[in-house]
Amino acid sequence: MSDDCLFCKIISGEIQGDVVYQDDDVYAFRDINPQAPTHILIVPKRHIPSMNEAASGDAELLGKLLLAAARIAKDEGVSEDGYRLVINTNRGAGQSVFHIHVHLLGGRQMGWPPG
Ligand code: DGP
Repeated sequence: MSDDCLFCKIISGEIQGDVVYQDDDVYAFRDINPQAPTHILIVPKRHIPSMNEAASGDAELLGKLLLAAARIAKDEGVSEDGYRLVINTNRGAGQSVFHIHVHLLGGRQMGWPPG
């Protein structure tokens, strides 16, 4: 836990989040500013600021994030039509909260390339 991290505060319950899934390692909640009908953030409970700080020892944890995302996509009913998983890394890619999070976006047609 990092004291000044927004997502750590959501995971701890200090700030309310609309949680959709959690287990020992993973926490998932709805994005406050949804960019698609389904927009969920899947985060590790352990604080890692960005993919730039992820290490080989985090491989299993990162895999769990992706598997949780796929499971949530199925539960949300978007897996058949399709969904997008995005990990913004650092400011140039649009990262604004420095706690690794996978965006799960679904429920509408996606464009490519992304903006
Ligand atoms: P990124 O820009 O990739 O770092 O994504 C951060 C996301 O976090 C952004 O889509 C909006 C979301 N967000 C920011 N503050 C809050 C909050 O207080 N609660 C929730 N649920 N989501 C938040």
